[in-house]
Amino acid sequence: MLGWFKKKKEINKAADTIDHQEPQAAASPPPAPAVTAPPPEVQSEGLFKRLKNGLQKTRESLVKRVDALFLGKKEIDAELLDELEEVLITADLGVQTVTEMLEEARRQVDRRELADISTLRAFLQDKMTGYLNKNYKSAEKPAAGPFVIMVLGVNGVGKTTTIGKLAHKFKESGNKVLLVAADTFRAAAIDQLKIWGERTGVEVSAKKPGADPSSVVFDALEYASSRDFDVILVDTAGRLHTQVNLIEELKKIKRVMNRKCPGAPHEVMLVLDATTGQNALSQTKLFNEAVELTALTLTKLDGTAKGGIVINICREFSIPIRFIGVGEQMADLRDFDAHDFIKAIFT
Ligand SMILES: Nc1nc2c(ncn2[C@@H]2O[C@H](COP(=O)(O)OP(=O)(O)O)[C@@H](O)[C@H]2O)c(=O)[nH]1
Ligand SMILES: [Mg+2]
Repeated sequence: MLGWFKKKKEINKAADTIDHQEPQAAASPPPAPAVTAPPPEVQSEGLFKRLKNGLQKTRESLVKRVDALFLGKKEIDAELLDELEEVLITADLGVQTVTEMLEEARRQVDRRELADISTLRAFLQDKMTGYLNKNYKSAEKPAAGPFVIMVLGVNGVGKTTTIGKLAHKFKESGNKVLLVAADTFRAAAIDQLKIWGERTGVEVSAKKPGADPSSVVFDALEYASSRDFDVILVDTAGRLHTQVNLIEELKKIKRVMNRKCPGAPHEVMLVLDATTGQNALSQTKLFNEAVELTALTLTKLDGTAKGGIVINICREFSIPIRFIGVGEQMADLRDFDAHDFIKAIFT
């Protein structure tokens, strides 16, 4: 998904200002004993299993119910299609998405192109993959300078956690990463980001709680300008005194970034909590109108039976889904891949 992701490992240069929290050498664990890495196919099988586990609730509510409906049926009749429609709507795929899919299914049944149950099951998989692929667009690294990702979303959706997981992911692929604590509204938010910095061994740029978030971002970009960072992840507040304040602040952060580092932010990524269902749609609309989103990340898919929301969001907006969170561990953030996602819930 991020083609430029993999880079040769570099040794981080030491930084020299006290404002910036550097990874603690003492905190890093002793090197692990040498072990033989499993072959790549075994590794990816393990990752796929993890994805499957993470999507278990959705598989049970969506595909197991579809399969229960299909069980013992030979022919596709009107009643079966009506029941199917209901199951799909309950899984949060969205009324319009389901209506559109089922209308096409009915047409194909009439024309006898869809003649049996297994073809209908394949049709569903195919259509869902199509919706998920609709907005696919990979992120492009700027020709020079760091890739700046502004991360936003309402409180509790998983912004800071996602940033921590991303820091790990980018660092593992050899990138030099800087985290920026621009959620200054809550003191705990800054501390939480610093903990992720220690855990992943990347630098965190922060000021005191209550500091102007735009100035935090300005100083961080200034600091980064002479230090060859590859990726800068900016955490932002999810709530201020009013929604208007929040939106204005996010717009200001975005402007300041662009002034300090032309072209930045290269990614404006909204984080959505998949367990909130339809709320995710209204949040996407609100933030997109304010700051023009370029990517989405859906978290907590492991905690919902309504993973169909991913398809709903893809149909409603033309914003690519970049990552999905399927658990609280560092490795539980996945590059979003439509084919893998559908395979994980259908097999
Ligand atoms: N189960 C699960 N929990 C998650 C996931 N992503 C984040 N969380 C949890 O959601 C809670 C809020 O996350 P946080 O990053 O503080 O949200 P923020 O307010 O948007 O920064 C924390 O308890 C996280 O561990 C996920 O993919 N799965
Ligand atoms: Mg946070």
